[in-house]
Amino acid sequence: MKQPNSKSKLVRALIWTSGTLGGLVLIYMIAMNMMMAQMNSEVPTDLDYSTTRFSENGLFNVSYIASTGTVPVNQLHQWTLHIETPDGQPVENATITLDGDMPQHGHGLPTQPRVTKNLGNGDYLVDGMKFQMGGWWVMDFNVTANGQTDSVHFNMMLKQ
Ligand SMILES: [Cu+2]
Repeated sequence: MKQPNSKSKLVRALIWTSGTLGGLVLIYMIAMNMMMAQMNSEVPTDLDYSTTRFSENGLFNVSYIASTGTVPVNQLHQWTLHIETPDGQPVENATITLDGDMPQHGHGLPTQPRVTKNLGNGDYLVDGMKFQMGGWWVMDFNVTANGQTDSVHFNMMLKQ
C-alpha cells in the first residue's frame, strides 16, 4: 500500500519553481542584453542627414529650417517645415503630426512640439522643439493633405 508522498510533492514544487524563476531570469538577461546592444550600437554609417527629403511613399517633398540656424541642444526653438508635391507645388492645408526620438537610447523629446501655424505657401511653423542631448536623433513627420497621408524622417547628428 502506497502512502501519499508529500516529500516528493515538495521536491516537484521546488523544481517547478526554480525552473520558472530560472526561465524568468534568463528572459530578463536576454532582454537586458538586447537593450545594451541597442544602446551600444554604432550609428549607421549610411544615414541621410539631408534637411530636404521625400516622404516614404514619395507623396511629399519636405524640408525644414531651424529658427536658430543649426539645430541646437537644450534650447527651445522653432522649425519651419516646407512641404511640396514631387513636381514642386506647395502643399497647402496639410495636417501634420510629429515625434522625435534617439534610436540608440530609446527615449524621445522632452517637449511635445506641434505645428502651431499654417504660414501659407506650403510653410508650417513647428513650435516647442527641444533636444535634450547631442547625438543621433530622428524626427518623424506625418503629413496628411488632399486625403493622403505619408511620413518623412529626418536624421540629425546634434553636437552639444
Ligand atoms: Cu539620448
